[in-house]
Amino acid sequence: MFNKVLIANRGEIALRILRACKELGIATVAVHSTADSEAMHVRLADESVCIGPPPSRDSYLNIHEILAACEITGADAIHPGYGFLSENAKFAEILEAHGITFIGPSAEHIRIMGDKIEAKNTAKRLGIPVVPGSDGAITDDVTAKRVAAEIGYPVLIKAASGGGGRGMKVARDEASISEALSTARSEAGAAFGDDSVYIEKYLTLPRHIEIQVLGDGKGGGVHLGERDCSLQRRHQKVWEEANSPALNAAEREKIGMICANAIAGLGYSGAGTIEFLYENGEFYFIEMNTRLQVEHPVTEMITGIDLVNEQIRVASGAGLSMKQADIAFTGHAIECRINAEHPSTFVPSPGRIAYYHPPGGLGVRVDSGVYQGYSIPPNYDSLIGKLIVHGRSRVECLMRLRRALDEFVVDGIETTLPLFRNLVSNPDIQDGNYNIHWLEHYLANAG
Ligand code: MV4
Repeated sequence: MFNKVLIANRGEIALRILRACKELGIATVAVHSTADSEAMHVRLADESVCIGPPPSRDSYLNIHEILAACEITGADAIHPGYGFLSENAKFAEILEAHGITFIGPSAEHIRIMGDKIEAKNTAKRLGIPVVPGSDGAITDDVTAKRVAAEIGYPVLIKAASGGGGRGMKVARDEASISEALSTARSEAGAAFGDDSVYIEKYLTLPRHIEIQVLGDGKGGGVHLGERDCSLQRRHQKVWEEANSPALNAAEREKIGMICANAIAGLGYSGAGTIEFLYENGEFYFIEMNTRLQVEHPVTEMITGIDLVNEQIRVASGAGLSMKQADIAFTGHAIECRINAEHPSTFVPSPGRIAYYHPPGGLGVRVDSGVYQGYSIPPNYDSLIGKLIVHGRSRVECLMRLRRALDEFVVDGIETTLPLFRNLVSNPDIQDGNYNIHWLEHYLANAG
């Protein structure tokens, strides 16, 4: 096992990783920008190193400074959290060259999944059902029209280096293919420095359902069920839950085992998420994330498995603590992402938290790095915490969530808490009757 882990992140996820390290008896190093000197993860870490000024590119993305902090403190591994350097294959490679363990999958697996065309071909080869579409990059109108005619309209043109929805263009008929292709290519080139695009059948009203997996790096893999992340705004998840209200146990077992076997076949190491669109009872692979995700706690709540602990175990060579047969899904969990934003305009609201009272009690978990008197800096994303609630049934979970939201007080800044107080009482949400477009429609009309 490692002696000392450096946490190359900030906010609630830095604290989450720190907690897992402490429970494993591993010493911790926090790195931080000058904007984060007063952050909770810096206070709670055994050691801390300031790695630069507020802009991420000069601090949390600064590989040289992070390596120097590793050298100064003698850390033997780095946990990258999510965002920042977590899916940077070069970073994983550089660490390996320096004899520092990257707590995550191999650089090669990160690289494959970062290219959405290669990811899809790899998924297909491993027996995962994918969205019908082109096998490779599309550059000319003739090929685009031929593929679109084969799969049927509407089609979606996506950037190979994309993700997060940027550079996507829908074409509803052959007449709009040419313009959609050229717009998608130039947007992709501008956004990612890579104008490769591919074509898929456009699914009109799917749910976003993702499968959590763990690979032991030695040819073993397990799945930990799904998370339904359909409630999103501008490609940012807002509410995530497990189990999905749309799946039964047989469907879960079937897609879960497909993913577990794929992860084993790939020789994948650590935590990963296989993302699907789900429509009319069918799963369609879209992407794989090779990191710990923001919404990992809903899976932890229904399985009782500490995902960060497993990531660290696998990276150290200790293997997974469980087999597939040991994993059971108990009850229901919902996560609400609390952002420092106006609840209807979503304008960021950094500043000082004048009063802070998080909820507690049975089945209530709050993952947050903030505290009363803390000033949220304006330099980073606006997630200030996550409220995760567990209940024996979805109904009990919703009742408990309503109660926890009533208790939660954050004064001095605007937060998205009022949005969740509305959502928890909405009939569609209570019925689990929503898809990837539901929240945008709700906000445009009622919101
Ligand atoms: C799609 C799709 C419909 N059909 N692919 C958006 C982000 C990117 N990671 C995948 N995305 C989508 N891909 C096909 N073939 C619809 C979306 C999509 C979406 C997906 C998940 C959650 C919210 C979404 C909102 C708009 C579009």
